[in-house]
Amino acid sequence: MIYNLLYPLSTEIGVFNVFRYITFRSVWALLTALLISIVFGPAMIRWLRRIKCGQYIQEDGPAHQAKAGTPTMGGIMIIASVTISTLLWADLSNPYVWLTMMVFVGFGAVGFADDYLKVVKKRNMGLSAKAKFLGQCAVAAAAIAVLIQEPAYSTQLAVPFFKNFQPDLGWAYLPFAMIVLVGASNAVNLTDGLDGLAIGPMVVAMACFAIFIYVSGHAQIATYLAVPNVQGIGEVTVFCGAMVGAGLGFLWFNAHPAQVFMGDVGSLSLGGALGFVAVLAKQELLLAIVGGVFVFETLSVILQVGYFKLTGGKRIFKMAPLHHHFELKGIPESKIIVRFWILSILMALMALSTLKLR
Ligand code: 57M
Repeated sequence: MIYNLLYPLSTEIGVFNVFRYITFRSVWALLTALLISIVFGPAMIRWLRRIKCGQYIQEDGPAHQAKAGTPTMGGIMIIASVTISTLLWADLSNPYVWLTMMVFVGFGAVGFADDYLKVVKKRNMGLSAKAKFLGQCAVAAAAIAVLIQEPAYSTQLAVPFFKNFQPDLGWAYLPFAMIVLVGASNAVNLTDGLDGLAIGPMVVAMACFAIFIYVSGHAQIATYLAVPNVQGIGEVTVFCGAMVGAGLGFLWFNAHPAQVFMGDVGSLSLGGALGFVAVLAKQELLLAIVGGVFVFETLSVILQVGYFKLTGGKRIFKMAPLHHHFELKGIPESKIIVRFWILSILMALMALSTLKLR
């Protein structure tokens, strides 16, 4: 909004020319979202307590009883600060910005419905798995269907390390991209089981995709690095900046011992948005490296459930997802969290290094 209002005046007031730069506005989007989260966070947590959004703790897992009653649905704070900050700093005539926001808020709405039934209405189960999945698919399908109509966007698939092999998936791109979005959303949800465990790697992954999005949106840099160039997506860097800021602001309160959890409204929306920026940047496959922590957590569940069924009750891990395994081995929560963060930074650096390996 600031861009749309003030940049046109730059012919008369030279200093407003600075609003032209995506990098400048992305940094300010980060700072704005961070500030909103930190300033309004305590009031939001008090409100969640007042409306009794306390977390119910399952009895069968690692000992988390001390966390019972911690307010959840803190994802509302993330969505609000990202939305306000993006609306303030992004070019609102850019369709990719609106599509990204639609995915973010759409996945958030599915998570909100689940949390609302579980936490506020005190229904044990929340949304059924089927309803949740259908909701996620509907949001993903709508966004991808609109995206592939954009003339600048192609249905080719960029394969890391092979700059000359970019198969065109045609109509099959729609289900493929839907799997990326829904998969990312659920992977982040599975990871969100220890204080700061999901938001830490999410901040790292979003910072990494801010770079990929900026590069892909910049014709010269994209050509130089031989990455797909999608004209116009550079503006989504502003959204990624806001996500990093809101994520850090949320971590301020979610750091161990957490004062608030994000709930499904947070985990589903963050995961969906992460999947979508990977699709936008045409780095769908690289998402598996950038979001390596989320992938390992999901794989641990797939392996555990598969092995459990095949062997009639035997387990590979003490408990899946992976963080439960380490907890049950007696490793302190804060150590597991920080080690997962370290891993996520390493994976993001590896992914960034592929920019030069083509
Ligand atoms: C939701 N929710 C957390 C919080 C957060 C298929 C199966 C692997 C599914 C999986 C599952 O249900 N996962 C998704 C995980 C819960 O956190 C809430 O949920 C929101 C995210 N959706 O924002 O509102 C608990 O996690 C802890 N937490 C923190 N700090 C945070 O910042 O400490 C969360 C955020 C919170 C809090 O204790 O209450 C969760 O873990 O429940 N199911 C499981 O993970 C279950 N695993 C399992 O059944 N494994 C079996 C299967 C795979 C065969 C096995 O290995 O044998 C376990 N989950 C729990 N107890 N809690 C079972 C035991």
